[in-house]
Amino acid sequence: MADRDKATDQMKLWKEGRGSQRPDVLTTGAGVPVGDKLNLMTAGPRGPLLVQDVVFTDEMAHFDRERTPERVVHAKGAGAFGYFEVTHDITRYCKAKVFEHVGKTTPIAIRFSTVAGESGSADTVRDPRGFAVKFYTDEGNWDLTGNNTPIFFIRDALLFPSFIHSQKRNPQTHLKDPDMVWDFWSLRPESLHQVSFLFSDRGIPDGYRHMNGYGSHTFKLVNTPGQSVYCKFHYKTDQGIKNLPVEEADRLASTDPDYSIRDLYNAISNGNFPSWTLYIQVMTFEQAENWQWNPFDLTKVWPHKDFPLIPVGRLVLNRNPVNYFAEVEQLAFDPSNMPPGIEPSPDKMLQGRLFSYPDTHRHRLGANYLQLSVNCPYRTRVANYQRDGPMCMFDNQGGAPNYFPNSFSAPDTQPRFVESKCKVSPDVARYNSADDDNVTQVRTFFTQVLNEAERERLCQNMAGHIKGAQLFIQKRAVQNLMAVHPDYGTRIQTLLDKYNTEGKKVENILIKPYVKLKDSMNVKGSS
Ligand code: HDE
Repeated sequence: MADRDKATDQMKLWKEGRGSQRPDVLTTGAGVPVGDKLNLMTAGPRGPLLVQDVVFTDEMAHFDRERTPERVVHAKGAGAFGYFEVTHDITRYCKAKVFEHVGKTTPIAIRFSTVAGESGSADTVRDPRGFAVKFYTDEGNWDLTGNNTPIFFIRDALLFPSFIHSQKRNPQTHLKDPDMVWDFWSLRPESLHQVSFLFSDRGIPDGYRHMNGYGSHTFKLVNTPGQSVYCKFHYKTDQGIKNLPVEEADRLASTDPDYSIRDLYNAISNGNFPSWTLYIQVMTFEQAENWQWNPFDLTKVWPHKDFPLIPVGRLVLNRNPVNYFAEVEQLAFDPSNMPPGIEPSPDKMLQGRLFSYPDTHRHRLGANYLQLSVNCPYRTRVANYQRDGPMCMFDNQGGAPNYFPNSFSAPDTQPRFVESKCKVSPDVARYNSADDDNVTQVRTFFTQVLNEAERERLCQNMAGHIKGAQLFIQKRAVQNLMAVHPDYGTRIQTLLDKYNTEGKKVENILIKPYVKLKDSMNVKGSS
């Protein structure tokens, strides 16, 4: 027999364990015992079928409703459970109970994902990876719903639906469409930082265990005396960064499209528990006022040399889901779930997300999605004035008053949980942020973060994708890259010239740098 891993042997292992404790009698959904589930009840051996065959109607009607809509993005993913442990004290910055004292542990749920593909798509595609963590804290759930990149393609939430449309399928052909992808990216050069990251080696991580995670946005931390700082969250993988070479990723996409799910499941089943170290970066309000960039711009990093990483704790994953649908498909993350001590910054993308996630969950899972066991804040007790709705579970808060204020002793507000104050005085308007320095940090990434071999692969990967777009779009994309660095633009143009004249894939054209990188530009900072 071929090698069988824990994931492949799930049915066998289940039978040997929990399966032996299952009830013997098969029932309908209503618990009524069933005598025959192999043969329809028909008038005569050749039919027709009787409506009174409730064994059939019960089974079929449920089957007809088995799918919830897949996530509009991040549809394909893997989930796991574990804990977060505080290893360093950050109470001087944050009063959230999850950081209360060194040694404190909090249960977590995690979901990793790809972004643009459907729920049956391949795991090893070039795409950002979702890195969403739900902390079940003593003061309600905290969902840090991040990616494996510290930055994002856009900085204004109003662009998100169009951005995603351009990455998904063409409305007529139902195909991925390089014209759409590069038209959008080249019209919005703020995407260049993330696009450069995407076409670098880190664009195809080797499974989910060998990548970092980032809260990406700027958040606000508030301490017990009420002082605030801005903050970013980073999870560094303890397994080490590993990426897949393009050829290997392509091979796996056809031979094992569920590679990342399998890898995570088997690692945890074998007791090889993956872990990440959590760090924060901190920026004072004064630093934020004076920083050369908008600290709430999601297309930019906070350089580590200016804002060093401060260790906080460790995430460990030690349990696989027992039921994928109940625990992962229905797992609902929401950036607006923040316990006291953690608050949003003015980041326009984060602000847009605060609305979108609970909205999508009400559509996908229903108004009472927070009562599902994987979403419910089980480390605390929900006490509010919300009642009823479809699929209302539990006791619906019994006979307690369902209006506020009331005179009959029910949950009341506590001033100590009021959010921190912040000053906002500018005019309300639609501010155009399109040209908010789209190049400096990309230049740093190209010239200083990557080495020559990595730069070369980035250019090969990117040109191999732009070549699918129309010439006028290619031209605009190259112009944007030229503005980052002439070497970047020229390399891509050279590769495109070859593709366009030869009309076929060009393997391994060695491109020499056209200008001496360090001498040619005044490069500052690091990402
Ligand atoms: Fe998401 N995103 N997103 N996103 N996102 C969703 O929520 C959205 C953004 C991220 O494993 C959706 O439940 C808007 C940034 C992850 O279940 C949806 C904007 C980052 C996941 C949604 C963004 C993310 C999602 C789809 C811009 C990284 C998967 C289904 C304003 C920092 C979570 C769902 C999981 C999922 C909206 C941008 C990460 C539609 C409007 C930036 C990891 O609500």
